[in-house]
Amino acid sequence: MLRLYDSRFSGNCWKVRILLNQLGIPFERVTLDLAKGEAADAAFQQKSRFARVPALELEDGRTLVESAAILLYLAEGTRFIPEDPFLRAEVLSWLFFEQADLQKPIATPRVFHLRGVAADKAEDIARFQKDGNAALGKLEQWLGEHTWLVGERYTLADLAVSCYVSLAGQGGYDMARYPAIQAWTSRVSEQPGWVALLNGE
Ligand SMILES: N[C@@H](CCC(=O)N[C@@H](CS)C(=O)NCC(=O)O)C(=O)O
Repeated sequence: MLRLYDSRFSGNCWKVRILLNQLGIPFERVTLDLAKGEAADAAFQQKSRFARVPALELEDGRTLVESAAILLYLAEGTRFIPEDPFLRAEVLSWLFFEQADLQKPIATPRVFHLRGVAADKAEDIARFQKDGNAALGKLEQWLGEHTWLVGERYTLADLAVSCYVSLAGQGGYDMARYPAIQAWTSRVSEQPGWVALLNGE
């Protein structure tokens, strides 16, 4: 059986759990407590070369890291990735944009808030939010004119991009500025097999 190394709060791990559930693939979880530094454990680093979750251990013992790579591996040949080469590349385009422009500016202020250090980190948060709001503005513009990120239906792009975007409010982002994004994250969460972020497991 596939083994997912994850954490309760990580939006990157959440992406993988949603896809595994939507594909109906059984898996077992090994949950790390990142606040306790468990990702830095030497044994875990044997499995995850960047000392981060998610990491997906395959049945043959090989391990994949980086959420986008894991998603692409799992979604290969399924309805989540269009067959048309241009549309397929468009999915990749959104995955790269999420990683380069959205993920860190959203995730880092969220971690500061969840760990109760937001007041001390106010300057850092403001800097991240400047970048994050610039990227969210581009996403909002796209979604003002499109129902889904790629083509006419839900794809891996919607799954991957929506996770951290839907958590941005936890990092102090004012999401009322982004009505098209909010409508889209609701549409995404209504997809069959979608699962909520873990809380306390
Ligand atoms: N680009 C990576 C980012 C992974 C990442 O940042 N993981 C965080 C949790 S969301 C982590 O494991 N951090 C290690 C730590 O906090 O010690 C991905 O998409 O998988």
